[in-house]
Amino acid sequence: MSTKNVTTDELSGKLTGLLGKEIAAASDREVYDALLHLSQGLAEQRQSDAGKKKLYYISAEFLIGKLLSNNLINLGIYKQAAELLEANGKHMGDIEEIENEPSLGNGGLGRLAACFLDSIATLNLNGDGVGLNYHFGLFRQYFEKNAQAVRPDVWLSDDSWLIRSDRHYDVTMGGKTYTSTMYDILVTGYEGRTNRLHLFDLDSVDESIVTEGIAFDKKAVDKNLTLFLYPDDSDDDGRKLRIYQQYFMVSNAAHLILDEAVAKGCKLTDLDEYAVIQINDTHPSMVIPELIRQLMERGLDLDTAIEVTAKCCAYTNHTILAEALEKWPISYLKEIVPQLCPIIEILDDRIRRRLPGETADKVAIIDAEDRVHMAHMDIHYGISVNGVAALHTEILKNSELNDFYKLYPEKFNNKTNGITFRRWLLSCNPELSEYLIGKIGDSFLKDASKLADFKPLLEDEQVLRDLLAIKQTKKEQFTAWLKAEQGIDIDPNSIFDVQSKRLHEYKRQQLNLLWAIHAYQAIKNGYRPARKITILFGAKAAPAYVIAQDIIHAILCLQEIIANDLDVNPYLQVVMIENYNVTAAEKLIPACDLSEQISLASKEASGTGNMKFMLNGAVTLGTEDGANVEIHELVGDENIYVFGQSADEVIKAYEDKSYVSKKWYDQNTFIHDAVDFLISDAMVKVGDEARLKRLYKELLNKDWFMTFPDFDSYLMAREKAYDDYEDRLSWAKKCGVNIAMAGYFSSDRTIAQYNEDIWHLEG
Ligand code: 26Q
Repeated sequence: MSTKNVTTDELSGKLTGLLGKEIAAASDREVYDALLHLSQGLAEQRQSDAGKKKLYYISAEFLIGKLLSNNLINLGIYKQAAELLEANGKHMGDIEEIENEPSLGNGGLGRLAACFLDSIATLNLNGDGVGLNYHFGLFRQYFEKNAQAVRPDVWLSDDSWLIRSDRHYDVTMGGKTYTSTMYDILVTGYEGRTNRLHLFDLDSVDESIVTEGIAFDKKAVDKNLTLFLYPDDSDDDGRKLRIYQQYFMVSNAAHLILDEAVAKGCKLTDLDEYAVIQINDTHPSMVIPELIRQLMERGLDLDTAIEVTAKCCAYTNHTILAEALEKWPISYLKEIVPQLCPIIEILDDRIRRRLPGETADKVAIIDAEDRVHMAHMDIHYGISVNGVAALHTEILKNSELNDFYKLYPEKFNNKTNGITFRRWLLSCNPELSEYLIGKIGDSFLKDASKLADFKPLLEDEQVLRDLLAIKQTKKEQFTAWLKAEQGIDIDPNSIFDVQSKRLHEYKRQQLNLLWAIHAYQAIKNGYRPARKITILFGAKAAPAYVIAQDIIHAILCLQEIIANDLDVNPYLQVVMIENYNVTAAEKLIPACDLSEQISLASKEASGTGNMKFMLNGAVTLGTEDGANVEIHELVGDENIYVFGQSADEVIKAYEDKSYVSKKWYDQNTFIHDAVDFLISDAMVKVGDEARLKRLYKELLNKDWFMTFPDFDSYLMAREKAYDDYEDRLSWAKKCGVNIAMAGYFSSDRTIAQYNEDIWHLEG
C-alpha cells in the first residue's frame, strides 16, 4: 500500500486485518498496537540504501516523545486514520494515551537530537542516530509536601516501538567483556525516507535492582548499565558508571560504523567517504580514541588510524557552563577503559609537541591534574566545532574556546538550532496548522521559509480575530487537560505566562518567582491587574541539585499561599505543572500567551523551547541570550519584549568580580521585599524553613546568576507586555508576526546547513 493518497477504505481493510476483528469491537490498546504495526510496516517500505556516505549522530540523549501521531503524520495517514477511528466510535486522543512517552533525554540537547532525526529523514539524507536504550526514562516528577519527589519512569512495554535486531558486539570494560544487543526505532521523515535510531543495550540489565525511589547498586554494571540516563554522579561509583555507559555507547557505535562501511566496500583509509560522525556534546567523545583503536585492530597503523578518524568526526558544543564541560580523571579511564589510555596519551603528546609550552598547556587534552578534557580532544581531532546559536558561537570563538579558535579558525561554525514543525506545529496544533494551510497553502511544510507569506495577511482584521480564537481554543484545551491530569482549575480567560524548561539557576526560574512574589505583594497592597495572570511553570530539577529543588519548593509554597488567598486569587495564580515532559509540552506550548526566556545573557546556548512558543503564536519576554537574539532580529522590536544586561556586560561583570548582590538588595525595596518574603511566616507555614532559608541566603549573599540587576527592567518589560495584551488586535498581530517569522527555526534549515557545511551527504 503506497501511503500517498491512501483511502480510508484501504486503511480500514489493513487495520481490520491486523486486528482480526472490527475496529469498533477492539479495545483502545488493540487499536494502538495495530496502528503501531501498520506504521512500522509502512515505514519499512521507505527504507533506502541511497547515499554512499552516512551520518552517525551519536548522542547520550534522544528525547523522542510519543511516536504514534508523529509517525502517522509523517507517513501521510494521520487524517485518514483519525477519521476511520471516529467512524468506529474511537478517538485518536484516547489511542495516543496508550503510548508511554520514551523520555530518553533530559531536555534541550536530547530533544534537539530527536528533531534532527526527523529532519534528516525528511530531507532524504542517509543518517542514523546512535545511543543507549535506557530502561527507565528521565525520572517521573510528582509533588509531595510542596516539594519535588521522584519515581522511576517505566516506559518499556511489549508494544513499544523498539525492534530487537540480531546485531551484537563484544565490548570490554573494567576487565570484563559484555555482549551488546542493538535495538532500532524506525524514523520516517515527513514524506521522506526511513532511517533508524539504534539504541544499544545489555540483555543482563535487571530493572528489579532499583529499590527505593531511583536508587540502585551502582557497582553491578552487568545489571545497571543502561538502567538510567546520567546516573547520579555525586560519588565515584556513579561517575564511573557514566564512563561505562559512554564507552559502551561509542564502542558499539564504532563497530557499527566500521561494519557498515566495510560491507559497502569501503577501504578503511577511505572511511571519510563512507561515514561522518556528529558528536552531540562531549558524552560520546570517547568515540575518537575508540575508533582509532578499532581501526588499528583492523590493521591500520597508528598514524593512519588517527588521520582517518580526524577526518570523520565533528563536535557540537551545547553549553559554556564550566561545570558541564566533561573532564574525566585518567585514573578512572585506566580502570575502565585501559585500552584507550595509551591512545589518548599519544593524542595529547602530539598536541604538546606541536605547540609552544604555554599554548599547549591551555589546549592540552590531559591537564596537569591528570584529567582528560573531552571537548579538547574533539576540537583537535575533528573537522568541525559548532555552537548552536549565533551569539553562542561568537562566545565560543571569542572567549570560552578562544585558544582553540586561534589555532583552528576554519573549524568553527555556527548552526543555529531548530525544531521539527511536524511535531511542534502539525501534531500539537492542528487548529493553527489547518488555518495556515487554508491561508497560504501547504508549501511551508516542506519549505518553512514560506511561512513568511502569512505576514502580509496580518493586515486583515479577520485574520487577527481568527488567531485569537485559535489561541483561545488551545487555552481551553490546556485548561481541561490540566484539570484532568492534576485536578487544578485555571482560568482560560487569564493571560497564560509560561516558563517551561529544565530547572537551572542560569535559566532563572527564581527571577520569575521573585516577580510573582512582587505581584502578590502589590495586589495585597491594592494594585489590580487589568486581567488575571496565570503563571505556569514546568520544570524538573536534577535530584542532586539542591538549590534547584529549593526553587521548586518555593514556587509550590507560593502557589499554595496564593490559591488560598481570596484577596489575591481573582488576579493571580501560580501553577507548577507536574512531570513536565514532551507530552505536556505539546499541550502547554500552543496555549501560551507570553513565553518566558529569561536566562542570564551569555548562559543559554540557544534554547529551543523559545522557538516552539514562537511558532505557536506566543510573544517572547526574554533576555538577549541564545537564539532569543535571532528571534528579536526576525520579529523586530515591536513583537518581542527584551530586557536585562547584555552578554558582554555579564561576561565583564564575571571577569571583574564586580557583582555584589547584597548592594542591590539594600538599595531596591521591591527586591528587598520579595526576597524577604521567602522566609516570611506565610511561607514557613506551608514550607520547610531550612530550604527556604537556604534559597534566601543564596540570593542575598551570592545570586550567582545576577537576578537582581535585571529585576527592574524585567518588571518594566513584563508590565508593558501585560498592558499591550489588552489591545487584543494589536497583540494578535504580534502573535501573527511571530508565527510568520518562525520559519527560520525549522530544523530542516538547520540540518540542511549541517549537511552543506559539515556532512556532505547526497540528498
Ligand atoms: C555533563 C557532565 C557530567 C554529567 C552531565 C553533563 C551534562 C548533561 C547534559 C551536560 C549537559 C547536558 C545537557 C545540555 C543541554 O541540554 N544543553 C542545551 O542544549 C540545547 C540544544 O542545543 C540548547 O538549546 C540549550 O540552550 C542548552 O542548554
